[in-house]
Amino acid sequence: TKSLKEALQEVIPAKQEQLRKLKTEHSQAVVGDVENIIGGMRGLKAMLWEASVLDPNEGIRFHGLSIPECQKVLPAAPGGKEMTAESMLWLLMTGRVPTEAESRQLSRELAEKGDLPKFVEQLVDSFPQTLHPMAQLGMGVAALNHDSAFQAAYEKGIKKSEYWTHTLEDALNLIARLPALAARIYRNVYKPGTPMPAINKDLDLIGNYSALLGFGDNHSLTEYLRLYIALHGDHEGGNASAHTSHLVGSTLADPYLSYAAALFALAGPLHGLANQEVLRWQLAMQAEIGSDVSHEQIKEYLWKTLKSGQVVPGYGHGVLRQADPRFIALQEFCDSRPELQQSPVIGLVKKTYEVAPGVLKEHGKTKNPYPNVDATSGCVLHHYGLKEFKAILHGHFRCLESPGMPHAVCLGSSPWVAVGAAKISVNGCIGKAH
Ligand code: AMX
Repeated sequence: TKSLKEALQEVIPAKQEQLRKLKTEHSQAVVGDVENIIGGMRGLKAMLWEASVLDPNEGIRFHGLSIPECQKVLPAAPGGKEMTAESMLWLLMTGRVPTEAESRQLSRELAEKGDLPKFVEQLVDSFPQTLHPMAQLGMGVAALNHDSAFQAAYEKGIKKSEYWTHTLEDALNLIARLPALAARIYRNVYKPGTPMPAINKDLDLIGNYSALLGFGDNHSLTEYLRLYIALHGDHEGGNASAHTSHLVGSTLADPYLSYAAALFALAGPLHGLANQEVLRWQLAMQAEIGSDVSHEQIKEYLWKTLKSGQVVPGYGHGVLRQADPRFIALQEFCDSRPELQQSPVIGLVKKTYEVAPGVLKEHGKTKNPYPNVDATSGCVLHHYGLKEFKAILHGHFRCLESPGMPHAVCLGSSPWVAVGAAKISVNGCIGKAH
Protein backbone atom coordinates (compact mmCIF):
# COMPACT_ATOMS: atom_id res chain seq x y z
CA THR A 1 0.00 0.00 0.00
CA LYS A 2 1.35 3.38 -1.02
CA SER A 3 1.12 6.57 0.96
CA LEU A 4 -0.25 9.62 -0.83
CA LYS A 5 3.24 11.07 -0.91
CA GLU A 6 4.65 7.94 -2.58
CA ALA A 7 1.83 7.99 -5.13
CA LEU A 8 2.54 11.64 -5.90
CA GLN A 9 6.25 10.94 -6.20
CA GLU A 10 5.37 8.78 -9.21
CA VAL A 11 3.18 11.41 -10.84
CA ILE A 12 5.02 14.68 -10.28
CA PRO A 13 8.18 14.30 -12.42
CA ALA A 14 6.02 13.62 -15.50
CA LYS A 15 3.85 16.65 -14.68
CA GLN A 16 6.91 18.87 -14.31
CA GLU A 17 8.10 17.69 -17.73
CA GLN A 18 4.66 18.24 -19.27
CA LEU A 19 4.59 21.82 -18.00
CA ARG A 20 8.12 22.51 -19.27
CA LYS A 21 7.11 21.24 -22.75
CA LEU A 22 3.90 23.29 -22.75
CA LYS A 23 5.86 26.43 -21.94
CA THR A 24 8.47 25.87 -24.66
CA GLU A 25 6.27 24.47 -27.44
CA HIS A 26 3.13 26.62 -27.04
CA SER A 27 4.46 29.81 -25.55
CA GLN A 28 2.85 32.02 -28.26
CA ALA A 29 -0.62 30.43 -28.26
CA VAL A 30 -3.44 32.99 -27.92
CA VAL A 31 -6.07 32.19 -25.31
CA GLY A 32 -8.42 35.19 -25.25
CA ASP A 33 -9.01 38.82 -26.25
CA VAL A 34 -9.51 42.29 -24.80
CA GLU A 35 -13.30 41.92 -24.58
CA ASN A 36 -12.85 39.26 -21.90
CA ILE A 37 -10.82 41.59 -19.76
CA ILE A 38 -13.38 44.42 -19.90
CA GLY A 39 -15.96 42.05 -18.40
CA GLY A 40 -13.83 41.36 -15.32
CA MET A 41 -12.09 38.48 -17.17
CA ARG A 42 -15.49 37.00 -17.98
CA GLY A 43 -14.98 34.05 -20.31
CA LEU A 44 -11.20 34.50 -20.49
CA LYS A 45 -9.20 31.34 -20.31
CA ALA A 46 -6.57 32.45 -17.87
CA MET A 47 -5.27 29.45 -16.00
CA LEU A 48 -4.08 25.93 -16.51
CA TRP A 49 -6.00 23.30 -14.55
CA GLU A 50 -6.47 19.59 -14.91
CA ALA A 51 -7.84 18.07 -11.70
CA SER A 52 -11.39 18.83 -12.80
CA VAL A 53 -13.09 20.27 -15.86
CA LEU A 54 -16.40 22.09 -15.83
CA ASP A 55 -18.38 21.65 -19.01
CA PRO A 56 -21.12 24.33 -19.24
CA ASN A 57 -23.76 21.73 -20.11
CA GLU A 58 -22.55 18.52 -18.59
CA GLY A 59 -21.08 19.94 -15.38
CA ILE A 60 -18.06 18.80 -13.45
CA ARG A 61 -15.75 15.87 -14.17
CA PHE A 62 -12.99 14.96 -11.77
CA HIS A 63 -10.03 13.69 -13.79
CA GLY A 64 -12.50 12.63 -16.44
CA LEU A 65 -14.96 10.99 -14.04
CA SER A 66 -18.53 12.28 -13.77
CA ILE A 67 -20.20 12.47 -10.35
CA PRO A 68 -22.09 9.15 -10.78
CA GLU A 69 -18.84 7.50 -11.91
CA CYS A 70 -17.03 8.86 -8.84
CA GLN A 71 -19.85 7.58 -6.65
CA LYS A 72 -19.34 4.15 -8.18
CA VAL A 73 -15.56 3.84 -8.01
CA LEU A 74 -14.33 5.97 -5.11
CA PRO A 75 -14.03 4.05 -1.83
CA ALA A 76 -16.61 4.74 0.88
CA ALA A 77 -16.10 4.72 4.64
CA PRO A 78 -16.61 1.43 6.51
CA GLY A 79 -20.35 0.96 6.90
CA GLY A 80 -21.10 3.77 4.45
CA LYS A 81 -21.97 4.04 0.75
CA GLU A 82 -20.95 7.57 -0.17
CA MET A 83 -17.43 8.32 -1.43
CA THR A 84 -15.20 9.78 1.24
CA ALA A 85 -13.50 13.16 1.09
CA GLU A 86 -10.14 11.34 1.29
CA SER A 87 -10.93 9.23 -1.79
CA MET A 88 -11.80 12.38 -3.73
CA LEU A 89 -8.68 14.13 -2.47
CA TRP A 90 -6.56 11.21 -3.63
CA LEU A 91 -8.19 11.21 -7.06
CA LEU A 92 -7.82 14.97 -7.46
CA MET A 93 -4.17 14.96 -6.50
CA THR A 94 -2.92 11.85 -8.28
CA GLY A 95 -5.37 11.39 -11.16
CA ARG A 96 -5.88 7.83 -9.97
CA VAL A 97 -8.69 6.13 -8.04
CA PRO A 98 -7.30 4.98 -4.70
CA THR A 99 -7.71 1.45 -3.43
CA GLU A 100 -9.75 1.01 -0.30
CA ALA A 101 -6.55 0.40 1.68
CA GLU A 102 -4.98 3.61 0.36
CA SER A 103 -8.05 5.63 1.20
CA ARG A 104 -8.19 4.14 4.72
CA GLN A 105 -4.51 4.81 5.25
CA LEU A 106 -5.02 8.43 4.31
CA SER A 107 -7.97 8.63 6.72
CA ARG A 108 -5.74 7.35 9.51
CA GLU A 109 -2.91 9.75 8.59
CA LEU A 110 -5.35 12.65 8.75
CA ALA A 111 -6.91 11.49 12.03
CA GLU A 112 -3.46 11.23 13.58
CA LYS A 113 -2.67 14.81 12.59
CA GLY A 114 -6.08 16.19 13.51
CA ASP A 115 -5.52 17.82 16.89
CA LEU A 116 -5.22 21.59 17.09
CA PRO A 117 -2.21 23.27 18.69
CA LYS A 118 -3.16 24.61 22.12
CA PHE A 119 -2.60 28.24 21.16
CA VAL A 120 -5.03 27.94 18.23
CA GLU A 121 -7.68 26.53 20.57
CA GLN A 122 -7.09 29.47 22.91
CA LEU A 123 -7.18 31.95 20.03
CA VAL A 124 -10.49 30.61 18.74
CA ASP A 125 -11.96 30.47 22.25
CA SER A 126 -11.10 34.14 22.71
CA PHE A 127 -13.23 35.29 19.75
CA PRO A 128 -16.56 36.93 20.59
CA GLN A 129 -19.52 34.66 19.96
CA THR A 130 -20.91 37.34 17.67
CA LEU A 131 -17.97 37.20 15.26
CA HIS A 132 -19.00 35.51 12.02
CA PRO A 133 -17.86 31.86 11.95
CA MET A 134 -16.21 32.33 8.54
CA ALA A 135 -14.09 35.19 9.90
CA GLN A 136 -13.15 32.94 12.83
CA LEU A 137 -12.33 30.03 10.53
CA GLY A 138 -10.10 32.16 8.31
CA MET A 139 -8.20 33.50 11.30
CA GLY A 140 -7.85 30.06 12.85
CA VAL A 141 -6.47 28.64 9.60
CA ALA A 142 -4.05 31.55 9.17
CA ALA A 143 -2.76 30.99 12.71
CA LEU A 144 -1.98 27.36 11.88
CA ASN A 145 0.83 28.67 9.69
CA HIS A 146 2.83 28.93 12.90
CA ASP A 147 3.92 25.34 12.14
CA SER A 148 4.29 25.67 8.37
CA ALA A 149 6.73 23.07 7.00
CA PHE A 150 6.98 25.00 3.74
CA GLN A 151 7.93 28.21 5.46
CA ALA A 152 10.58 26.46 7.59
CA ALA A 153 12.06 24.67 4.58
CA TYR A 154 12.02 27.83 2.46
CA GLU A 155 13.97 29.71 5.08
CA LYS A 156 16.62 27.00 5.05
CA GLY A 157 16.73 27.12 1.24
CA ILE A 158 15.13 24.50 -1.00
CA LYS A 159 15.04 23.80 -4.72
CA LYS A 160 11.92 24.90 -6.58
CA SER A 161 11.32 21.33 -7.75
CA GLU A 162 11.01 20.28 -4.09
CA TYR A 163 8.48 22.89 -2.99
CA TRP A 164 5.70 20.39 -3.43
CA THR A 165 6.80 18.00 -0.69
CA HIS A 166 6.65 20.69 2.00
CA THR A 167 3.50 22.17 0.52
CA LEU A 168 1.90 18.73 0.65
CA GLU A 169 2.87 18.32 4.28
CA ASP A 170 1.23 21.64 5.14
CA ALA A 171 -1.84 20.89 3.03
CA LEU A 172 -2.43 17.53 4.70
CA ASN A 173 -1.88 18.98 8.17
CA LEU A 174 -4.33 21.73 7.35
CA ILE A 175 -6.99 19.36 5.99
CA ALA A 176 -6.49 17.12 9.03
CA ARG A 177 -7.09 19.99 11.43
CA LEU A 178 -10.09 21.56 9.70
CA PRO A 179 -12.71 19.33 11.41
CA ALA A 180 -11.47 20.17 14.90
CA LEU A 181 -11.16 23.85 14.05
CA ALA A 182 -14.55 24.23 12.35
CA ALA A 183 -16.31 22.15 15.00
CA ARG A 184 -14.74 24.17 17.81
CA ILE A 185 -15.98 27.39 16.22
CA TYR A 186 -19.44 25.89 15.68
CA ARG A 187 -19.68 24.84 19.31
CA ASN A 188 -18.30 28.13 20.66
CA VAL A 189 -20.84 30.12 18.65
CA TYR A 190 -23.91 27.92 18.83
CA LYS A 191 -23.44 25.37 21.62
CA PRO A 192 -21.13 27.02 24.13
CA GLY A 193 -19.86 24.87 26.96
CA THR A 194 -20.63 21.52 25.30
CA PRO A 195 -17.71 19.07 25.49
CA MET A 196 -16.15 17.94 22.21
CA PRO A 197 -15.18 14.28 21.78
CA ALA A 198 -11.59 13.29 20.95
CA ILE A 199 -10.68 12.48 17.36
CA ASN A 200 -11.28 8.79 16.64
CA LYS A 201 -8.27 7.36 14.78
CA ASP A 202 -10.44 4.69 13.15
CA LEU A 203 -12.84 7.14 11.55
CA ASP A 204 -12.59 8.93 8.23
CA LEU A 205 -12.22 12.71 8.12
CA ILE A 206 -15.92 13.44 7.77
CA GLY A 207 -16.94 10.73 10.22
CA ASN A 208 -14.84 12.60 12.73
CA TYR A 209 -16.15 15.99 11.63
CA SER A 210 -19.73 14.86 12.15
CA ALA A 211 -18.87 13.48 15.61
CA LEU A 212 -16.98 16.64 16.61
CA LEU A 213 -19.97 18.74 15.58
CA GLY A 214 -22.13 16.58 17.84
CA PHE A 215 -23.91 14.51 15.16
CA GLY A 216 -21.83 11.33 15.33
CA ASP A 217 -24.91 9.16 15.93
CA ASN A 218 -26.63 10.43 12.82
CA HIS A 219 -25.34 8.06 10.13
CA SER A 220 -27.54 9.61 7.47
CA LEU A 221 -26.18 13.12 8.09
CA THR A 222 -22.60 11.80 8.18
CA GLU A 223 -23.14 10.15 4.81
CA TYR A 224 -24.65 13.36 3.45
CA LEU A 225 -21.64 15.33 4.65
CA ARG A 226 -19.28 12.83 2.98
CA LEU A 227 -21.04 13.26 -0.34
CA TYR A 228 -21.41 17.01 0.06
CA ILE A 229 -17.76 17.61 0.93
CA ALA A 230 -16.40 15.20 -1.71
CA LEU A 231 -18.48 16.98 -4.36
CA HIS A 232 -17.00 20.30 -3.30
CA GLY A 233 -13.45 18.94 -3.63
CA ASP A 234 -12.81 20.95 -6.78
CA HIS A 235 -14.70 23.00 -9.36
CA GLU A 236 -12.24 23.60 -12.15
CA GLY A 237 -9.88 25.50 -9.89
CA GLY A 238 -11.00 28.92 -11.10
CA ASN A 239 -13.92 29.85 -8.87
CA ALA A 240 -13.53 32.89 -6.64
CA SER A 241 -12.18 31.02 -3.61
CA ALA A 242 -9.92 28.56 -5.44
CA HIS A 243 -8.59 31.35 -7.63
CA THR A 244 -7.85 33.43 -4.55
CA SER A 245 -5.84 30.62 -2.98
CA HIS A 246 -3.84 30.13 -6.18
CA LEU A 247 -3.15 33.83 -6.44
CA VAL A 248 -1.97 34.10 -2.85
CA GLY A 249 -0.05 30.82 -3.13
CA SER A 250 1.76 32.11 -6.22
CA THR A 251 3.61 34.53 -3.94
CA LEU A 252 4.88 31.49 -2.01
CA ALA A 253 2.74 32.41 0.96
CA ASP A 254 2.29 29.02 2.64
CA PRO A 255 -0.83 26.84 2.21
CA TYR A 256 -2.36 28.02 5.48
CA LEU A 257 -2.32 31.65 4.42
CA SER A 258 -3.47 30.81 0.90
CA TYR A 259 -6.37 28.75 2.21
CA ALA A 260 -7.34 31.43 4.73
CA ALA A 261 -7.56 33.92 1.86
CA ALA A 262 -9.72 31.46 -0.07
CA LEU A 263 -12.10 31.18 2.86
CA PHE A 264 -12.64 34.93 2.89
CA ALA A 265 -13.58 34.82 -0.80
CA LEU A 266 -15.89 31.92 -0.06
CA ALA A 267 -17.66 33.90 2.66
CA GLY A 268 -19.51 36.11 0.16
CA PRO A 269 -23.26 35.64 -0.38
CA LEU A 270 -22.82 35.04 -4.11
CA HIS A 271 -20.39 32.21 -3.40
CA GLY A 272 -20.13 29.94 -0.35
CA LEU A 273 -22.65 31.86 1.70
CA ALA A 274 -25.25 31.23 -1.01
CA ASN A 275 -26.50 28.02 0.57
CA GLN A 276 -27.33 29.96 3.72
CA GLU A 277 -28.99 32.62 1.57
CA VAL A 278 -31.08 29.88 -0.05
CA LEU A 279 -32.07 28.47 3.32
CA ARG A 280 -33.04 31.90 4.58
CA TRP A 281 -34.99 32.57 1.41
CA GLN A 282 -36.80 29.20 1.42
CA LEU A 283 -37.66 29.59 5.12
CA ALA A 284 -39.00 33.09 4.48
CA MET A 285 -41.05 31.68 1.61
CA GLN A 286 -42.39 28.96 3.90
CA ALA A 287 -43.24 31.52 6.60
CA GLU A 288 -45.06 33.71 4.09
CA ILE A 289 -46.95 31.23 1.95
CA GLY A 290 -46.66 27.90 3.84
CA SER A 291 -45.24 24.51 2.78
CA ASP A 292 -48.20 23.04 0.98
CA VAL A 293 -48.12 25.55 -1.86
CA SER A 294 -49.00 25.63 -5.51
CA HIS A 295 -46.60 26.33 -8.39
CA GLU A 296 -48.47 29.59 -8.93
CA GLN A 297 -47.73 30.77 -5.37
CA ILE A 298 -44.03 29.98 -5.76
CA LYS A 299 -44.00 31.80 -9.07
CA GLU A 300 -45.44 34.90 -7.40
CA TYR A 301 -42.84 34.69 -4.62
CA LEU A 302 -40.02 34.39 -7.18
CA TRP A 303 -41.25 37.48 -9.01
CA LYS A 304 -41.48 39.37 -5.74
CA THR A 305 -37.82 38.56 -5.05
CA LEU A 306 -36.74 39.58 -8.56
CA LYS A 307 -38.81 42.77 -8.59
CA SER A 308 -37.23 43.85 -5.31
CA GLY A 309 -33.89 43.81 -7.17
CA GLN A 310 -32.50 40.71 -5.47
CA VAL A 311 -31.08 37.61 -7.07
CA VAL A 312 -32.80 34.27 -6.60
CA PRO A 313 -30.24 32.52 -4.45
CA GLY A 314 -29.09 29.08 -5.58
CA TYR A 315 -29.78 29.83 -9.24
CA GLY A 316 -27.34 30.91 -11.95
CA HIS A 317 -23.69 30.14 -12.40
CA GLY A 318 -20.52 31.66 -13.78
CA VAL A 319 -19.87 28.75 -16.13
CA LEU A 320 -22.73 26.22 -16.01
CA ARG A 321 -25.66 26.52 -18.41
CA GLN A 322 -27.69 23.56 -17.13
CA ALA A 323 -28.76 22.28 -13.72
CA ASP A 324 -25.63 21.62 -11.66
CA PRO A 325 -25.01 17.83 -11.46
CA ARG A 326 -23.94 18.41 -7.83
CA PHE A 327 -27.48 19.71 -7.19
CA ILE A 328 -28.85 16.61 -8.92
CA ALA A 329 -26.63 14.30 -6.84
CA LEU A 330 -27.80 15.91 -3.59
CA GLN A 331 -31.43 15.76 -4.74
CA GLU A 332 -30.97 12.05 -5.49
CA PHE A 333 -29.59 11.61 -1.99
CA CYS A 334 -32.79 13.24 -0.67
CA ASP A 335 -34.97 11.06 -2.91
CA SER A 336 -33.31 7.93 -1.53
CA ARG A 337 -34.25 8.75 2.08
CA PRO A 338 -37.89 8.82 3.18
CA GLU A 339 -37.19 11.17 6.11
CA LEU A 340 -35.85 13.79 3.70
CA GLN A 341 -38.74 13.32 1.31
CA GLN A 342 -41.06 14.32 4.15
CA SER A 343 -39.13 17.46 5.05
CA PRO A 344 -41.22 20.58 4.26
CA VAL A 345 -38.13 22.65 3.33
CA ILE A 346 -36.76 19.97 0.99
CA GLY A 347 -40.24 19.76 -0.52
CA LEU A 348 -40.16 23.51 -1.17
CA VAL A 349 -36.70 23.24 -2.76
CA LYS A 350 -38.06 20.60 -5.12
CA LYS A 351 -41.12 22.62 -6.06
CA THR A 352 -39.05 25.77 -6.51
CA TYR A 353 -36.87 23.84 -8.98
CA GLU A 354 -39.99 23.01 -10.98
CA VAL A 355 -40.89 26.70 -11.32
CA ALA A 356 -37.76 28.88 -11.02
CA PRO A 357 -36.06 28.12 -14.37
CA GLY A 358 -39.20 29.25 -16.25
CA VAL A 359 -39.46 32.46 -14.22
CA LEU A 360 -35.76 33.26 -14.59
CA LYS A 361 -35.97 32.68 -18.36
CA GLU A 362 -38.90 35.08 -18.54
CA HIS A 363 -37.00 37.57 -16.37
CA GLY A 364 -34.32 37.30 -19.04
CA LYS A 365 -31.19 38.41 -17.22
CA THR A 366 -29.27 35.41 -15.95
CA LYS A 367 -27.38 33.35 -18.51
CA ASN A 368 -28.17 30.23 -16.50
CA PRO A 369 -31.72 29.91 -15.11
CA TYR A 370 -30.97 26.54 -13.49
CA PRO A 371 -30.05 25.62 -9.91
CA ASN A 372 -26.50 25.36 -8.63
CA VAL A 373 -25.41 23.10 -5.78
CA ASP A 374 -26.41 25.65 -3.14
CA ALA A 375 -30.08 25.49 -4.13
CA THR A 376 -30.42 22.48 -1.86
CA SER A 377 -27.26 21.87 0.19
CA GLY A 378 -28.01 24.13 3.20
CA CYS A 379 -31.65 23.08 3.34
CA VAL A 380 -30.61 19.44 3.82
CA LEU A 381 -28.29 20.46 6.67
CA HIS A 382 -31.20 22.36 8.20
CA HIS A 383 -33.34 19.24 8.09
CA TYR A 384 -30.65 17.27 9.91
CA GLY A 385 -30.49 19.79 12.74
CA LEU A 386 -27.74 22.16 11.60
CA LYS A 387 -30.25 24.98 11.77
CA GLU A 388 -28.16 27.86 12.96
CA PHE A 389 -27.01 30.66 10.71
CA LYS A 390 -25.80 34.20 10.95
CA ALA A 391 -28.11 36.68 9.33
CA ILE A 392 -25.55 38.56 7.31
CA LEU A 393 -21.86 39.37 7.00
CA HIS A 394 -22.13 42.65 8.87
CA GLY A 395 -22.42 45.26 6.18
CA HIS A 396 -19.58 43.91 4.03
CA PHE A 397 -21.80 43.29 1.12
CA ARG A 398 -24.43 45.91 1.63
CA CYS A 399 -24.39 49.41 0.27
CA LEU A 400 -23.40 51.84 3.00
CA GLU A 401 -25.85 54.49 1.81
CA SER A 402 -28.77 52.14 1.24
CA PRO A 403 -28.31 49.18 3.57
CA GLY A 404 -31.21 47.28 2.06
CA MET A 405 -29.88 47.40 -1.47
CA PRO A 406 -28.31 44.21 -2.80
CA HIS A 407 -24.72 44.85 -3.74
CA ALA A 408 -24.96 43.94 -7.40
CA VAL A 409 -27.18 46.97 -7.88
CA CYS A 410 -24.78 49.32 -6.12
CA LEU A 411 -21.61 48.69 -8.10
CA GLY A 412 -20.07 51.96 -9.08
CA SER A 413 -21.65 54.16 -6.42
CA SER A 414 -19.10 55.91 -4.24
CA PRO A 415 -19.11 53.83 -1.03
CA TRP A 416 -18.37 50.83 -3.17
CA VAL A 417 -14.76 51.49 -4.03
CA ALA A 418 -13.54 48.55 -1.97
CA VAL A 419 -16.66 46.45 -2.29
CA GLY A 420 -16.73 46.96 -6.05
CA ALA A 421 -13.46 45.07 -6.24
CA ALA A 422 -15.13 42.14 -4.51
CA LYS A 423 -17.93 42.20 -7.07
CA ILE A 424 -15.43 42.12 -9.91
CA SER A 425 -13.61 39.19 -8.41
CA VAL A 426 -16.84 37.27 -7.98
CA ASN A 427 -18.04 38.01 -11.48
CA GLY A 428 -14.76 37.80 -13.33
CA CYS A 429 -14.19 34.54 -15.17
CA ILE A 430 -11.28 33.33 -13.13
CA GLY A 431 -12.95 34.64 -10.00
CA LYS A 432 -16.41 33.30 -10.75
CA ALA A 433 -18.75 32.22 -8.01
CA HIS A 434 -18.98 28.54 -8.91
N1 AMX B 1 -31.39 35.75 -9.93
C1 AMX B 1 -31.55 36.96 -10.50
N2 AMX B 1 -30.66 37.52 -11.33
C2 AMX B 1 -29.57 36.81 -11.62
C3 AMX B 1 -29.34 35.52 -11.10
C4 AMX B 1 -30.31 35.00 -10.20
N3 AMX B 1 -30.14 33.83 -9.62
N4 AMX B 1 -28.17 35.07 -11.56
C5 AMX B 1 -27.66 36.03 -12.36
N5 AMX B 1 -28.51 37.08 -12.39
C6 AMX B 1 -28.30 38.36 -13.06
C7 AMX B 1 -26.95 38.93 -12.64
O1 AMX B 1 -27.05 39.60 -11.37
C8 AMX B 1 -26.60 39.83 -13.79
O2 AMX B 1 -27.34 41.02 -13.65
P1 AMX B 1 -26.67 42.46 -13.98
O3 AMX B 1 -26.40 42.42 -15.44
O4 AMX B 1 -27.72 43.42 -13.56
O5 AMX B 1 -25.41 42.52 -13.14
C9 AMX B 1 -27.19 39.07 -14.99
O6 AMX B 1 -28.15 38.15 -14.46
C10 AMX B 1 -26.13 38.27 -15.74
O7 AMX B 1 -25.44 37.44 -14.84
P2 AMX B 1 -24.79 36.07 -15.32
O8 AMX B 1 -23.75 36.38 -16.33
O9 AMX B 1 -25.83 35.07 -15.68
O10 AMX B 1 -24.13 35.54 -13.96
P3 AMX B 1 -22.71 35.93 -13.36
O11 AMX B 1 -21.72 35.02 -14.01
O12 AMX B 1 -22.48 37.39 -13.41
O13 AMX B 1 -22.91 35.53 -11.83
C11 AMX B 1 -23.68 34.16 -10.03
C12 AMX B 1 -23.01 34.18 -11.40
C13 AMX B 1 -23.64 32.74 -9.47
C14 AMX B 1 -22.92 35.11 -9.07
C15 AMX B 1 -25.17 34.63 -10.19
O14 AMX B 1 -25.85 33.73 -11.04
C16 AMX B 1 -25.91 34.80 -8.88
O15 AMX B 1 -25.83 35.86 -8.26
N6 AMX B 1 -26.66 33.73 -8.43
C17 AMX B 1 -27.33 33.76 -7.13
C18 AMX B 1 -26.32 33.52 -6.01
C19 AMX B 1 -25.84 32.10 -6.00
O16 AMX B 1 -26.61 31.13 -6.11
N7 AMX B 1 -24.52 31.92 -5.85
C20 AMX B 1 -23.92 30.56 -5.69
C21 AMX B 1 -23.12 30.16 -6.89
C22 AMX B 1 -22.43 28.85 -6.58
C23 AMX B 1 -21.33 29.08 -5.59
O17 AMX B 1 -20.39 29.80 -5.82
N8 AMX B 1 -21.39 28.50 -4.44
